[in-house]
Amino acid sequence: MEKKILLDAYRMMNRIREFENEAIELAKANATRAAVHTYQGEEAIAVGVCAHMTREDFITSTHRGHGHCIAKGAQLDRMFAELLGKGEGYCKGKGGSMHIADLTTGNLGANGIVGGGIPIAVGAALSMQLDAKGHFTVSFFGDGAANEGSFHEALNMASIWDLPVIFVCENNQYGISTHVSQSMHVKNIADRAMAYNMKGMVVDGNDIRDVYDAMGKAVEYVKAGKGPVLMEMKTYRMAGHYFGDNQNYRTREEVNSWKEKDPILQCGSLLLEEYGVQEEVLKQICKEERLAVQEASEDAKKMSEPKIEDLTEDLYDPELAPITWKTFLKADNGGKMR
Ligand SMILES: Cc1ncc(C[n+]2csc(CCOP(=O)(O)OP(=O)(O)O)c2C)c(N)n1
Ligand SMILES: [Mg+2]
Repeated sequence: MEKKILLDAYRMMNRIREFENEAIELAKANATRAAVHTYQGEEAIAVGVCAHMTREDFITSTHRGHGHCIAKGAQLDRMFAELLGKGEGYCKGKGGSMHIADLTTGNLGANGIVGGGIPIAVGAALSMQLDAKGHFTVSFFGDGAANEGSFHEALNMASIWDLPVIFVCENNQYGISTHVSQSMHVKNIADRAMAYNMKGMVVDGNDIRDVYDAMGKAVEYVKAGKGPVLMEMKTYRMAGHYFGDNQNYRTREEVNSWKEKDPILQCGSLLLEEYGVQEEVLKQICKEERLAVQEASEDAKKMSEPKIEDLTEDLYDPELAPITWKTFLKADNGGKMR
């Protein structure tokens, strides 16, 4: 991995970490409008994977999607605006943290439905195969999602049609409070690739170099038309399932042992020890990202609240939905919100 790419990855991982530190502060202040699930500890995955993608390549994301969204190039102020329920947010404040989509960067959207993004990615990959321009789709999802029917159906279809899709399973060991050892009986989730005659890969998701190199191979494979790949990224979520989780299902020792494998610390050590980068350079990157995040948060706070008249916009296609909320509210109490 070239020094420039690694330095950019270090910057991007810090951007994600700082964004979420600020998101937690906003949640503590009760300013966020919906649940906030942080990605802390998993940043190397989104960054190492998206480093190989252009805006014409698509991703589908999860309820833990800030990292995917930022690594794909989203604007931080519009993301904060979405968390704060502002009209200028990515989904005009109607989606919150779990539903940010940004088509300008090829992000087909976060998804509150566990496993919901996986078949969407297969559909997107089918369109790319038909377009034949060499683009591909990545679907991020968790270990919990790998036990959903949608995962198996999507992998099967992608496999029979050799679709250009890379399934990136973020195995952070838990589905809320359930440890993987209680929910599946395979050593590696990537072993499930075999059932679909698909290439499977096990990757250290806390090691940016490992993620970057493995993704490079997966992209080459998919672009050669050899069919889909299932990548399992072994990782750990360093914070609770969501902001407010008391985490009584795991021990402090376990969490601390993984904090020692923090992907950002590991990347920093790599740059210092193997790439000869000065500590000052790394400190400067962290500082710049912290300031950019603070600025974006302040800008978002000043953005306007959504208008009540827009409440029912973008929710239903009027052609398809004969009874909209507008008609319901009008009939019920003269169009006023209750
Ligand atoms: C279809 C569906 N089932 C259950 C839930 C409730 N739920 C939200 S997050 C979650 C855990 C998902 O675990 P995993 O896929 O490992 O992702 P992680 O939270 O660890 O990133 C569950 C069960 C949901 N949102 N959607
Ligand atoms: Mg999980």
